[in-house]
Amino acid sequence: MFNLILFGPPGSGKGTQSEKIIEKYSLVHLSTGDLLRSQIAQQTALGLEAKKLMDKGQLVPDEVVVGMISTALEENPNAKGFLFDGFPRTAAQAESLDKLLEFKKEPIKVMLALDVSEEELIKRILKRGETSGRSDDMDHDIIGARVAEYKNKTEAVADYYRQSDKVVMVPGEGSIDDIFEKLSAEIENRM
Ligand code: B4P
Repeated sequence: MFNLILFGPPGSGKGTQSEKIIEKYSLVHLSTGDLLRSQIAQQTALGLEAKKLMDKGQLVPDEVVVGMISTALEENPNAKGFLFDGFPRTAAQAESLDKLLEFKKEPIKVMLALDVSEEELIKRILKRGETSGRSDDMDHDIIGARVAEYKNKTEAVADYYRQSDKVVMVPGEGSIDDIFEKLSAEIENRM
């Protein structure tokens, strides 16, 4: 089994690169952002609560996303591996993920961290906002709040995985295909 985390600030290309990686390496894609947006589309109680926070650019509570990930892991007993996209986003989520994977005896092999400047992140997200219909992509202040949440709560997740020497920084600016090649090389080094 090959379990990897694709890490980076909002707009760094996690969702974009995840699509390509799961196709090439036949991994199961677990994006907490997508799972939450699906709950919002179905207008579940969880989705409606999450939307209030997402619309402010804030993270949803750890127990909510950990619960969703735990369910998704159980739903895919025959997976060749999982690509975690946008999760974990706090140190507490990282500890919970380690515990969930301990049961499977299949720890995280590597965290690939996309490195993109703040200016480029904001430009990309505003551009996506022109067509995505995502309310959290359209407002400069909300995007700023998402970047602040990343700095305050999410950057620490990289420190957590640095302790076990699992973090690899990958430049996240340039063409999507060039970045994908670099990510693929790092994955194949560890497979
Ligand atoms: P996410 O869905 O994870 O949102 P994101 O960080 O904006 O997505 P991503 O980073 O994947 O976008 P991408 O770069 O691919 O989360 C949304 C919200 O959900 C969070 O703010 C939070 O409230 C909540 N949430 C999710 N997970 C959570 C968790 N674990 N705990 C708590 N709360 C959680 O794409 C950005 C744009 O850049 C795209 O338009 C793309 O086309 C473009 N792009 C990509 N690569 C490019 C390149 N190389 N050059 C130019 N443009 C590029």
